[in-house]
Amino acid sequence: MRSGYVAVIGKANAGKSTLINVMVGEKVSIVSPKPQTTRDRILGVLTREEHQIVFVDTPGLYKARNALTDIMMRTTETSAKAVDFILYVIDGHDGVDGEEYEAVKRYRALGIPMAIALTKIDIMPKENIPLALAAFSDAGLDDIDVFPVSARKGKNVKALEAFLAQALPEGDKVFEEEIVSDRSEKFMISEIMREKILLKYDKEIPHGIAIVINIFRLQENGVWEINLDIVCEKQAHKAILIGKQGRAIKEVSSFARQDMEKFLGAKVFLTTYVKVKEDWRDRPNLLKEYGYEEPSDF
Ligand SMILES: Nc1nc2c(ncn2[C@@H]2O[C@H](COP(=O)(O)OP(=O)(O)OP(=O)(O)O)[C@@H](O)[C@H]2O)c(=O)[nH]1
Ligand SMILES: [Mg+2]
Repeated sequence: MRSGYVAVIGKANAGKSTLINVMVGEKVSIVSPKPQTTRDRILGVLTREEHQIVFVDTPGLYKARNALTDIMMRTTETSAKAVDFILYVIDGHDGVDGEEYEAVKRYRALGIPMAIALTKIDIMPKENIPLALAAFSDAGLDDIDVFPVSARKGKNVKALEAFLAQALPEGDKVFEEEIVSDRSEKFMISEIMREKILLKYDKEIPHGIAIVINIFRLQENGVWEINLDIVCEKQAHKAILIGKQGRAIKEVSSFARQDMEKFLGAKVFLTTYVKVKEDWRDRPNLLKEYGYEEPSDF
């Protein structure tokens, strides 16, 4: 069989995590309309009889502004260098800017086999697809295969899977076939909480959130007891997170609980607290405490 690691790289909000989830067939990485949703390197494993593709989700390319985003960008850079293949994801629906070509060329220079997924074609005028393909070629990228896909509609993802599979080396499975992610249930629970916050709040608030799980325990009555802290950066953010009479936090916790129940396949008793840790995103000891570190090798 063929097997190996495929790093999924691209600008923040391009649609990387959505594409991985669709290909793996399960939600292994959270998704939101805001850039910088993914903060960690997350593996999503697709196993078939004849191949295993280990997708490496990465934080989207973005200008680093604090110690957290700096770790995120280093995570992406080191992930790209340790894989068998790079899938560079471009959101084509608004046109493709010149900087994007330059980013692709930087990754091509690593000498690792590479392809481009031009995604979100479901919201892209049809006639723009051939134009985008021609533009890649004009930019000197005609040695790289481009796959127009829609993760949302599942369009052309099978062809992309087949292409990636044949590009991987011959070798045994890296993961047992029932494994879809390298992440723990506890990690996914904290990510579900973060996803709901990304969906509900605006501006800097969701980007300044960390989740700390204090209790994660399956009780004898079959109900999960989950207690977590939502850590924010400023007192003013805390007030907004909680909302008038606690309405906002109640609503977001309720959405999170429903998703946690789906994920765990059991009832969840969730309690959430909002805490303030001034500017934690620039404090190395807190970043480490909240699990943000550059990952080690696979
Ligand atoms: N219409 C459409 N929307 C998509 C598609 N794929 C992703 N999206 C949307 O694009 C937004 C960003 O998707 P993500 O998968 O979180 O993007 P990402 O590249 O992982 O983003 P970061 O983790 O922030 O770098 C979300 O609102 C998705 O629902 C697609 O094929 N079609
Ligand atoms: Mg992502």
